[in-house]
Amino acid sequence: MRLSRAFLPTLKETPADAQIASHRLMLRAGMVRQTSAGIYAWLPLGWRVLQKVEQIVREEQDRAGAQEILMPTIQTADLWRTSGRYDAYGPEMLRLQDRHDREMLYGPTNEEMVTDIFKTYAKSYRDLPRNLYHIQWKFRDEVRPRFGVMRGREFLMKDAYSFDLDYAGAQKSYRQMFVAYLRTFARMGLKAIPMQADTGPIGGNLSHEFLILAETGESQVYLHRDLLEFDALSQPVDYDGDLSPVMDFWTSRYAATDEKHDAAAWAQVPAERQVSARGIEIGHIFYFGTKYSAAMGLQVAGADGKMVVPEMGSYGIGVSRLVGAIIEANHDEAGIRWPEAIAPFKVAVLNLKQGDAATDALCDRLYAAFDPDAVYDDRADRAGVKFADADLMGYPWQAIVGPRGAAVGKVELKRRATGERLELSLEDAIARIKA
Ligand code: P5A
Repeated sequence: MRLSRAFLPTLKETPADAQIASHRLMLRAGMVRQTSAGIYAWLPLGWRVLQKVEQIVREEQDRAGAQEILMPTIQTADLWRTSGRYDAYGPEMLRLQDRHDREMLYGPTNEEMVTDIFKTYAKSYRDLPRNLYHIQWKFRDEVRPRFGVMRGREFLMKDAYSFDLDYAGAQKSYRQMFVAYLRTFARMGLKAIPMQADTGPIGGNLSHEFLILAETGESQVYLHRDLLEFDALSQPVDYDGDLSPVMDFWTSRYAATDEKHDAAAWAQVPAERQVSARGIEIGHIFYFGTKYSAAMGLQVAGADGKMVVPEMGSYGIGVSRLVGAIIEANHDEAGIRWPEAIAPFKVAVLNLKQGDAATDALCDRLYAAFDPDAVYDDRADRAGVKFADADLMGYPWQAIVGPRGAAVGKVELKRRATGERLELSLEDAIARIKA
């Protein structure tokens, strides 16, 4: 992407109403534009990141055996009356009417709809277990939308729904998602900690919230330090095997949000291993048994011919919230520091003297080596502007070329995460970035 032709706008002024770093940086770096309270348009830079986050979520859901579908955003009130949640959900639900005065709503979640769809096809025990997910926009008319995409009204969620024949099967599905979540967040460079949680309007009696620690988090959390030291990608996982040992590691050490905090259990954690901090909820998983399957009339024939009501769980990830959360965990005074896995572009090529033949030639070759994963700052701007913008937008690598270096075939590489600088030949610079 050549910056001279790109729509990658930045803001000079820090927007006054943005209270936390990620919100300020997303606005300043031109990632999103608020169109009304809690509703955002995603601009090219933000959209690229959102898609990268989405793709990691998708790959790990697929790996764990879930299958992707796409359900609509608009649902009928009748569907929700069947489960009894139409009235229970309250003012957070955006209610609409079509031209025939039929009551509709913009989906805040999809338990009812997926159960209704599954019911049409699942007839016997051979149709189970199954896990269906989609990545779709949701609407919740939050009382206090804030912190940008972190607590929006319209937001992108990955929601998966599992169907099992019995309790043991449902626990296995729950563990598969639990492990998939650990891997998903670790791939984004995040240390996500599963914690016992309340189930709220989704219901059920088993649930974990996944949180990352951040000073600006909305939740107060308490956890055992061991959990922060575990590397979720260190072991291969076999989703068909026994996942209990992995889950036991996490559930045998204390971790809870404020609502579930138990002072007596907390006192058992050695003082030097206690971590009390703020956290951002990026995922939430639920086991709720037959709550929706029973209400929606889902039944399948068991192996013995008797009818069985499947056991269900649902599993959410805040995909758009993650973009804010990742920035909260990866920024400094100058701007964003993207982890490579979700960076909008891997490299920014900074041309410090547009029109100088040797400089232009070297930049062209660098750009060609990384396009389409590179931005080329070929604007007629001062070097200072280019440095500041590249730091703000947070590309993992900056390849800086000026006339002095170009004359001797040298490129200056800057690593955004550490500030480390290297002077290398073109070939070595390309190899270093690719390594
Ligand atoms: C699980 C999947 C559910 O809705 N039903 C389907 C279950 N869970 S949840 O905890 O309510 O939401 C799942 C995740 O969505 C993100 N999230 C939000 N992100 C941005 N703005 C919001 N207003 C918002 N509300 C929820 C969170 O990451 C949450 O964990």
